[in-house]
Amino acid sequence: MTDLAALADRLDRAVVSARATAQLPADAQIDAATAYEVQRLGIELREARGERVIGVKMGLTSRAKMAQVGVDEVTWGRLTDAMRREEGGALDHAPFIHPRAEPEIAFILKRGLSGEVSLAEAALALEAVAPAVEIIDSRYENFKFSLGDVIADNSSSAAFFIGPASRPDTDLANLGIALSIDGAVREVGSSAAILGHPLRALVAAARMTERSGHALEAGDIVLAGAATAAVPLAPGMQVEVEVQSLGRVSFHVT
Ligand code: 0L1
Ligand code: MG
Repeated sequence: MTDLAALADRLDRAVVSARATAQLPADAQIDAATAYEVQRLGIELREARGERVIGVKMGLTSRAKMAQVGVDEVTWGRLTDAMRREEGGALDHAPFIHPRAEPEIAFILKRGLSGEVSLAEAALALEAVAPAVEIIDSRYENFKFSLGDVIADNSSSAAFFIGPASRPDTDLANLGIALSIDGAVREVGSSAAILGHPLRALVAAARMTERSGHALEAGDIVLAGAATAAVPLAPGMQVEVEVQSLGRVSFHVT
């Protein structure tokens, strides 16, 4: 039987040391519910270092992302205050193993959401929406993992940037999204690639987090998931994401 605390500790050491760790062997794979428990234990280790949970990220909410990593299910992870970076600022490459950037849409909540909620209820819980970039950095060697592996690894979440806030009633249905490196467009997509509509990711966040005993609260940030594949980062890159109607978010890698 897998020792869940030991697995959480091993993944946390990979985060802190920026050194990749091995996947769980095939005969020790864990199911999703167990993996979310490992994720929770890993976040407890971060909290013990003074980090605070400020929201959640939804992962694998688009076909492009599922195809990129070979996993076929939506996942979620926790965002902490230490993972947030200043929009327009620098991202130091050194604390990461093999970071990638992906364009996202962020929701900022004005009230809590938990369990089964409708699209209308999710929309009414919004304080604002914003363009965002998530930095993912699988703690596993070669960015290779099973569903249980990646959930235990906080759905690969490593850092994030949030751009300017827009009104909560901004139409998010089919917005063009582009990720550029050094001024050249590398990935393009549509917000419709995120579960058909990004608000569905918020509905899924309320439902899925509740199953693990986690509630979304007023003030929380929810990343809806990427509309395109993720792009590997290297020092020196200037990264910009533009989301139609929402604006831009950028940073440079040092
Ligand atoms: O945010 C995401 O869609 C990533 C979830 C984990 C899979 C990956 O590392 O790409
Ligand atoms: Mg993501």
